[in-house]
Amino acid sequence: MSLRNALLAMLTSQPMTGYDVYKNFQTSVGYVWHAPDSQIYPELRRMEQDGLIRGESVQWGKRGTKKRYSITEAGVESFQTWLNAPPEYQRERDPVRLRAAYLEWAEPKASTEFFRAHVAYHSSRIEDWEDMIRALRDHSNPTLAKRIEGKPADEAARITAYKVFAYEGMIARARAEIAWAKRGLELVEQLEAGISRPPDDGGTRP
Ligand code: VNL
Repeated sequence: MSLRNALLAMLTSQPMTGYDVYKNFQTSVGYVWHAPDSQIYPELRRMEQDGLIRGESVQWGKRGTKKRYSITEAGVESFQTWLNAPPEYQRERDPVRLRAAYLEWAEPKASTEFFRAHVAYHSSRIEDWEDMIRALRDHSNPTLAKRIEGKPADEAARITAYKVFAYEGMIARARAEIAWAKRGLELVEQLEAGISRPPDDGGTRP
């Protein structure tokens, strides 16, 4: 359901071919909702069947045609129904915390690497999101540029502010992940320093 809403979001900016939806997705909403092309194209077809978007043939090159999708009234309504509904939560399935909870079974070196990788991953995501915030603020992101084309400045500012705010949320969460992983590094050092283990105990330690 969320992919569907992310795709509807794309098509609220302008009508697009399937390929353009895919391209715009990867450089905008895909930063907060990752989806591969193998999910995007079939979902667009289902959305068309469900009447949320309409595909029409448009001229492509000299001879060819392409399908261009636009959001329908039913699509806009479905998008707004979702936005006006209370949020839905899914109980956690957190591979990182699952693993952290059992590090007494890991090699200390592997645990250290695990936390270092966590810091590196989230640091690199923060850089991407900071770049995106800049591209939103200066309106150089193509999806946003289309979305605000012809709109008065205060409306463009409002549209942009919510998108920037979403990335600020992503960054705040990544910073918390980094702080947590850094405490993890200290914890491993503190807990594993004094422990000497036999090289192999038949797989039953600790
Ligand atoms: C849009 C543009 C959305 C850039 C984005 O992320 C983004 C948009 C939510 O105009 O829909 O990074």
